[in-house]
Amino acid sequence: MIKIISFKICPFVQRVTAVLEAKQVAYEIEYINLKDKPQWFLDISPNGQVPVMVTESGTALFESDAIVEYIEDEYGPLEQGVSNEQRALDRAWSYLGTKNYLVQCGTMSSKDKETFKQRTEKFTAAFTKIEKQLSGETRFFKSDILSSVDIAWLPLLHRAAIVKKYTGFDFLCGMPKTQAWQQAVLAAGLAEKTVSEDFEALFTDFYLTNTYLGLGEDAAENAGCGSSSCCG
Ligand SMILES: N[C@@H](CCC(=O)N[C@@H](CS)C(=O)NCC(=O)O)C(=O)O
Repeated sequence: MIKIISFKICPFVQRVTAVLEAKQVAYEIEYINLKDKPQWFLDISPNGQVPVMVTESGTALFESDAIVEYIEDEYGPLEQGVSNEQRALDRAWSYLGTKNYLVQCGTMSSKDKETFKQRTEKFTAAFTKIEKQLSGETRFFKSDILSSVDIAWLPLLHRAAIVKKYTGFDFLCGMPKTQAWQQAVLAAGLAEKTVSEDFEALFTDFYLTNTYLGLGEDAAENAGCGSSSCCG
């Protein structure tokens, strides 16, 4: 069986497990401590990072983009009949999401208001592009069928929802189409399946404890979120 080497709150791993869950490909998962990487992991991971995916034949694949492409090559794409042009566009929108994973992590880790504001501005610029792109007429990014773009953005949308639940702060403030998309992606039920049971506790402990965001001070500022003028 496929094995995924994981760290519990890594968004790059979550994207990979989301593709496997969406494709209903069975896999097992092994968690490691990134602060104390085991030698067997360093031996198979050229970049020393998770995710690593060990294939059925024992090959260790690394870099989440390459792993996702392998899953599609090996087990078939999520959607059939996508043209080469559309696939290029889907990949481009996916990359826009994945290159913001660390931006979101950095934003959530901010220790003071000024840093948090600056990083939030940079991070939410990606969602502004999404808001412009979404038609508002379909459940998911392109249509009513879940696509690779939805999956690439799932970790960002999932984390934003947890932040909102615990602090009241909404990264998607003033973006009604993106908020609706977030609800639809989360309602698809993949989010919980793609993380460990203790994910929310670990996530809040890591990002909402001893951080500016964890203080909940900005919640009041965007409490009326949903209207397009709330963020000022
Ligand atoms: N470009 C890599 C990024 C993966 C990544 O940043 N993983 C983090 C955890 S979320 C990691 O393993 N960090 C440990 C390290 O860099 O030493 C990918 O797409 O797979």
